[in-house]
Amino acid sequence: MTPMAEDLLSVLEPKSAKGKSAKIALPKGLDRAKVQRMYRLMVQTRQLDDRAMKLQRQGRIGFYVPSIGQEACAVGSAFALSDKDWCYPSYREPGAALAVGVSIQAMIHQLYGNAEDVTKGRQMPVHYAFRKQRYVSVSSPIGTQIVQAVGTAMAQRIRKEKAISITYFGDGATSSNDFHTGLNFAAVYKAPTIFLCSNNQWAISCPLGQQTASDTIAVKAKAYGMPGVRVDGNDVLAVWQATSEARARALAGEGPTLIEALTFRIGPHSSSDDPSRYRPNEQLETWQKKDPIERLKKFMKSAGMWTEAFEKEVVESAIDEVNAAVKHAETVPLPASSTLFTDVYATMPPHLVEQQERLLALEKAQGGAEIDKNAAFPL
Ligand SMILES: Cc1ncc(C[n+]2csc(CCOP(=O)(O)OP(=O)(O)O)c2C)c(N)n1
Ligand SMILES: [Mg+2]
Repeated sequence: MTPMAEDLLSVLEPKSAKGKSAKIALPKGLDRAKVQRMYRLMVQTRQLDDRAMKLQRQGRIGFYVPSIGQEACAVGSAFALSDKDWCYPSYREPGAALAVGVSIQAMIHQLYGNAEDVTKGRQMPVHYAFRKQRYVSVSSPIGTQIVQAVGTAMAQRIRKEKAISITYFGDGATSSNDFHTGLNFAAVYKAPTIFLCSNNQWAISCPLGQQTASDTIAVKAKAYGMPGVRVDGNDVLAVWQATSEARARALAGEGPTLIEALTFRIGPHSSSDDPSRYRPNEQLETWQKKDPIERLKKFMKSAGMWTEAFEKEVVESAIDEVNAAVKHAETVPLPASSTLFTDVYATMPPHLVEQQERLLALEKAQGGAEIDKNAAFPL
């Protein structure tokens, strides 16, 4: 299904009433420093993605999910949050983690699952969780996070907190039971939730036209009784604006919003995928021309917010930070085997105490943990 461009909320490509292009107006609440910050976050996200894919190809990490081309969806929306809001992401929002204040180092530790990884190597790479930033663990089963976010939003409503919950998911996730359950419940009870669907037009090899017969994803909001906003997902300023407005409505007690951010998955679904086997090249080429970083750069140049020196500093510092983080992560050992038994029970049950003792005795007898570093990652 080809979406109609006219339907999209856009800041970077405004249209006058007569359909001619108009002057770009910065949304209220944004200024030069904020725009430059969003640019930096998108560049950092891209550098992290680029390096992480290479690390996977070199066998240094097991798995990765790139978000190349979708940086504006994650950065623009998460940049509109406050530090009291809760984030329930999918695996394709590293930019949201950076925007809410997670460090590149913390994310790279998670990719390695080492002793400094806050999830202690217990999650698949990219399944980040950062308690301090209220960034709740990515779940592999599609749609899981949608109902979790609604539950948190209900708690926020009941406690009268000045905060909202946002959940991210893809076009494929709109076919999950949790999408229906979450949107219906949130609308009925006016839970302050933002449902941000990054419609990248593919769910692995399933194209959008086989995912839904609706004209758009945003139109589904009407049936649930909430606003549905369709936004140019490669326009970071428009995504910021749509999210800020949805957040203001939620805080005012007006309930949830479904935002459809129209974008495209430039890379493979994951490091285990080869999209050239199922996806037309022309579609890729069309969307490569709509790169969200390039589009923001063009605006910033015209508005006097971008110089060659700024670009150099932003790109080089992002590369340096990623390099330093990888270098450090590779010096950190894996989590101690004893941590396999912790964090579940306040008092460890006797059978686990016995298993832990046996494992540690075995390790001691063989002079350390036995790790097969050549074992292939199972995905
Ligand atoms: C319940 C469930 N079914 C199937 C899968 C396998 N799976 C992983 S990602 C994915 C596609 C999801 O597509 P979409 O929601 O559009 O998100 P995108 O990957 O495009 O960001 C599928 C089918 C899964 N993880 N969970
Ligand atoms: Mg998708």
